[in-house]
Amino acid sequence: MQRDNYKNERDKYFKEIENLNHPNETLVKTHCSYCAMQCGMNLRVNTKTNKIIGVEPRYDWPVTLGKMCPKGVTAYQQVNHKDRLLKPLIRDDQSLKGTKNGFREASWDEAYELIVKRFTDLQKNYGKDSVSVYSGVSMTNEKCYLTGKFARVALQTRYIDYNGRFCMASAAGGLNRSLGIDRGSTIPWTDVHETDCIFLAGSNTADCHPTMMFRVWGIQERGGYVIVADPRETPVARRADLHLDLKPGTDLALANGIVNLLIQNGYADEEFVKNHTNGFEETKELVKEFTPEYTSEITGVAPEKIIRAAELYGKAPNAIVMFARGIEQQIKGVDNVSAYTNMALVTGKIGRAKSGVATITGQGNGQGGREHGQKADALPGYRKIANPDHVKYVSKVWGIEPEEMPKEGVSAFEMFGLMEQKTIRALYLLCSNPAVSAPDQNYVREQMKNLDFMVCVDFFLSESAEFADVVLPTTTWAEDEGTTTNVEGRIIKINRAQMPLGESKPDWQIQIEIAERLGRGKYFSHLKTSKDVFNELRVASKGGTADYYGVTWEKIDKQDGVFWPCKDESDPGTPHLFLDKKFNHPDGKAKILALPDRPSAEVPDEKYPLHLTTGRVVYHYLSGNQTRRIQFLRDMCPEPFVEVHPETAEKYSIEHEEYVRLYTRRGEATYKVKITEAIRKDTVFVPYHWGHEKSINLLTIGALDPYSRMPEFKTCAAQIEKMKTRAVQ
Ligand SMILES: Nc1nc2c(c(=O)[nH]1)N[C@H]1C(S)=C(S)[C@@H](COP(=O)(O)OP(=O)(O)OC[C@H]3O[C@@H](n4cnc5c(=O)[nH]c(N)nc54)[C@H](O)[C@@H]3O)O[C@H]1N2
Ligand SMILES: Nc1nc2c(c(=O)[nH]1)N[C@H]1C(S)=C(S)[C@@H](COP(=O)(O)OP(=O)(O)OC[C@H]3O[C@@H](n4cnc5c(=O)[nH]c(N)nc54)[C@H](O)[C@@H]3O)O[C@H]1N2
Ligand code: SF4
Ligand SMILES: [Mo]
Repeated sequence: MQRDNYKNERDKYFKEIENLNHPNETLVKTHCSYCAMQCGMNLRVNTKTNKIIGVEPRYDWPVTLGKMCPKGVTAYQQVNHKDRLLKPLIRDDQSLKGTKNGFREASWDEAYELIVKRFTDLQKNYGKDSVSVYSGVSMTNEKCYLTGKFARVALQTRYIDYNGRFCMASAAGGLNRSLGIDRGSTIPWTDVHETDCIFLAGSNTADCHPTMMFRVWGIQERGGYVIVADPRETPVARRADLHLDLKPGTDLALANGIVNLLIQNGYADEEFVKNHTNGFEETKELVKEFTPEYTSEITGVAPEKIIRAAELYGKAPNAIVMFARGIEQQIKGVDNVSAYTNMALVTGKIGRAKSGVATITGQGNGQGGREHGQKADALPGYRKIANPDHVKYVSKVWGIEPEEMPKEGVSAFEMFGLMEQKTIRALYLLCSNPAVSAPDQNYVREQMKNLDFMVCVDFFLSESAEFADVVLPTTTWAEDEGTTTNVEGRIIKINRAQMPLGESKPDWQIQIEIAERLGRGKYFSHLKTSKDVFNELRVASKGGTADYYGVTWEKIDKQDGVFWPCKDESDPGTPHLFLDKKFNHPDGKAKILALPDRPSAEVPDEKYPLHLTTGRVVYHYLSGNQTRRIQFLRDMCPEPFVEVHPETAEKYSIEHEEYVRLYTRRGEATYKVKITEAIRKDTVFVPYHWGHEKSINLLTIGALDPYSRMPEFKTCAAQIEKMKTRAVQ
């Protein structure tokens, strides 16, 4: 396999590039704009036009070794796409709010003037907190960091939160609680194929992180085992050694059932448990009840499969537990993360190479973006607003008095609640498309429509921009430079391949220009480049849990990325966490947590007899605002569908490819049926990458995890109905 001789491959590759004789072309080393795999790619640039004209994979990138998925190979087509926003837009016609019409082009000056006037007026009348910021983590660390500072120092509002609340918040909560630190992976990905058993819970790995699949299959090639827990037989489940086909929302019982067997069958590592953990006895007591039979009753997974899972994981000399949104986007998300982490803590399979725990982070900068202060309760370096020492430190870096630091805000979905109450009256939205991606769309769209004033910053006019009063055109990832932190916790460099198209500007520059016009320029004007912002971030994170102080752009280039924590310039970074068996709780011990099971927010009943679960397809990305514009991806997957088991289809007299109506207590929508045995009989699945009347989030529930405030996208109760007349599509 290529991975074994990657150094040779890399040398050969560089020779090939040197021998290239394309007088009009140059290659710019960078990474994909989409998921947290952050695959290495070279953008091909025409040196006469200075425009990006194509892409090739980077064989020299150690994580992905020249692999890319269909989204990655077409990502460059966004940059010079005909739909790019090239000038600011101002809404002239309020009656057309909620549609893409009613805008006119404007100059930056006019747009800025309007924004500053409206924000200032609203803040004068209703207080600083009447203006809010809602952000996203497709942005670089530099932009994410500056967005947090922009909210607190320029707008002086407490209300900032971001789309990681829908994505990584439960993983962060669970890992922090169990291990005392939230770096998504305790090991580098280059370890993955060398382990003996991988347990993948709620991860559609082949569709969502396709370029890690060679490492998953690598485990099997070496004689190891792959176990998958998912209500659907996804591509990775199909080829796995064991598929635990649980009912949506029952992971807590499944994890407890497996941990019980690990303990009962002698797989616990007593030395490790004694020296490095707390909570074993309480957990042992609690999970006793979760016998294979009882666990099977709750989860619907056959008892033999549960027994086999514990045996395969327990026997493996090295093993990795990985999870993704399937277990996290539940009201039990934080508990699920800790419950699966218990598997590693009880058996001591953590804190060494080839063994550990990882959440498979979603967005490109899903890791870095959650560390540097875009979250309602967080400050850079994973510091907390609730901690006066943390506030003191960051205030000093920012040059404000600690008393001036706004207090904690509320989570992303709860911000819509404050819009309803008119506590929040204005919104600065960037890098997110909640008019597609938030749950309970009928409610969310109404709140966006009722705002007094809304700004949306994007490079394509999104469904959310339709509610805006001003739309600001920003750059794509290829027109700016900065860093992201990938799925492993490795900080990497994104390079500029083309100058900004039209009048578009990078987010950080827009924020600095608005800050200056708000009279807050003295806190921002020293930041002239994205590198200046990074250097300030280094200082702001210094001494925090996510310590980036020792990371420099030069070190990133030299070392193929730097894993945090990295405390000073001589520190190479930390690929493996806990090699010294010291966890990040004050006593150095990890927590094995006793977690009683509880029901999901909504369970099927007579009226709504099916579980509805939602997720992704390989061809589209998140709200689809980017990938739905790429012809190849649209051709491959033009519209959403509902997956239905053949027996369920028969029960409702539904045929393959016919349109059906799907209902929940919150809304309804029409989908084409895909009949497949790869789903449970009691469950239907719809991907969520489409907006307007096709959005499955018209149907999902806004119930939140009590700790992470993350919505339960992965289960609610639904009804399916044959349509009386053929749908006009
Ligand atoms: N192609 C593609 N790739 C992506 C993205 C994308 O939009 N498209 N998005 C990126 C982002 S931001 C993210 S967060 C990740 C998401 O990556 P994943 O979490 O892997 O993707 P999902 O499809 O949301 O859900 C994963 C699986 O959870 C299963 N599931 C549903 N309910 C349950 C349950 O109750 N328990 C368990 N155990 N499983 C359940 C679903 O059947 C699904 O197969 O992907 C990233 N990569
Ligand atoms: N039903 C259901 N809903 C879900 C999920 C699910 O599994 N099921 N998953 C949830 C998850 S995990 C996630 S991550 C969310 C994601 O949902 P969103 O936050 O809506 O994600 P995107 O579609 O990436 O939205 C990003 C928007 O910003 C733009 N953009 C990209 N890069 C930049 C940039 O650098 N600057 C600016 N200003 N704009 C940029 C894009 O064009 C796009 O319009 O969806 C959540 N919603
Ligand atoms: S796997 Fe993720 S990072 Fe890699 S090419 Fe596909 S979308 Fe891009
Ligand atoms: Mo995500």
